[in-house]
Amino acid sequence: MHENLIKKAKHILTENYQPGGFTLPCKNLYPFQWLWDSGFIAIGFAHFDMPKAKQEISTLLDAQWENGFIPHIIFHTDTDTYFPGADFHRSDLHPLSSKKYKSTGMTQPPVTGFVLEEMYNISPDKEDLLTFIESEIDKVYANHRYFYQHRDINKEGLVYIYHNWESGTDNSPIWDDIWATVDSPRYDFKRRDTSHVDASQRPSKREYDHYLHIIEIAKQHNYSDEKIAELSPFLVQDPLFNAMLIKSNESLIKLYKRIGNNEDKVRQLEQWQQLSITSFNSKLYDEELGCYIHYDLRNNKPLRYISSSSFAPLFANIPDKERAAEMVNTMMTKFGNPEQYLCASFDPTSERYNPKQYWRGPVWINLNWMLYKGLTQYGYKNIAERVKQDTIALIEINGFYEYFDARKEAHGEVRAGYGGNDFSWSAALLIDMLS
Ligand code: 9WN
Repeated sequence: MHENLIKKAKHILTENYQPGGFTLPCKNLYPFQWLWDSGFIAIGFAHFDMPKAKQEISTLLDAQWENGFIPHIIFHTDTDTYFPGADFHRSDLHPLSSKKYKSTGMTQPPVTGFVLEEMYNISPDKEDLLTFIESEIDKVYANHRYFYQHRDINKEGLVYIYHNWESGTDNSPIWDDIWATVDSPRYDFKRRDTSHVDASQRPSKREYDHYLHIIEIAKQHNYSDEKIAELSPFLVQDPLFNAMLIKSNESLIKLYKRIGNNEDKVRQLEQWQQLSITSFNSKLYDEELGCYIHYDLRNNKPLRYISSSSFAPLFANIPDKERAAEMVNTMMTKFGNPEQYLCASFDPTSERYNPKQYWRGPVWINLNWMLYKGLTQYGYKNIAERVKQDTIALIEINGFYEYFDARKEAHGEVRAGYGGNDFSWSAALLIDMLS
């Protein structure tokens, strides 16, 4: 079953793999290495080319800074076909940044811990994988230590993101409330993304002004975490980001126990984990909405919107069974209309929903993959199966696009897959779901 789809998916990953030992998220549109893309890509490769899966992660971790930070883009080449590039981001401003690679000074959801565990579970050669994990795991641990030391300003086990690009869900309508409080300058710059894909499916010029403005503030302070926490107009506790950290903590605990002789690290991880899960459940859950939401640390208020990020905690085993049932009920009521594919990235009943525009509504395969795993874990077999079948259908009808229209009626004569085509994580995670 689905042999042709799997064949095509493998071909995409292999084609997007680069001589530098990493994989492009998408040719032309994204010409470098991205953090969470690399994690999902490694899971895909693990099913048919383990050396590439390992290389992907090794290259990513090779770009780690001395303080444990892992950047969101690693600029392996000098191409100027992406904006903003290395010369804009200037990672060299930070005293502890990598001397070997140019990068951004922001990060992305910390997927690396759970990716190592997924690779271990996929591999038929456990001994070989454990040797590989032993060689890399301390770097991931150092990354988690960075988060708890520098980004948990209230010492409550919840870390902040200071830029919408760190969330991975770049132009989510959730950020509109924040942009309304920021008076960013109007910059003069040349976008590159809109020369590759339809501008109406991407963030607006004004949104890019905000994106650049926050980076300028961070650069003025040489990417100091303390200064960023004090000054960035965007400072958010994101349920998707924090759920990824918690999921990865759990994986590191399991893997260190398997390796043995790492009691101190296990103890520390368990401490972080306990505090994180407790605060996550008390601070980020909205009883009335019946799901998890974002918290705006800068303006000290919850951002009460439902997005696909609201359900990601299922993947990280964060809610108890009762709460999970409430969440599934919210999801099915708001997002589960049979005329829609699961799972839209933003609440389809909201006036801010836009089914074609990037993170303002379309379905994304990485979020579906997490949802599928989370629902399965909590015993929601039928809904999990629907997520899986919807994912397959979207790709079968349209191709391996970056994101997809959630409305069934939109699919047919015209294509309703949007953004870049032959998109790596859509290929990688489909391979995983079908294996
Ligand atoms: C900025 C690479 C990345 C993904 C993000 C997605 C998009 C970049 C952009 O592409 O963001 O990081 O230029 O729009 O939103 O999740 O990692 O695929």
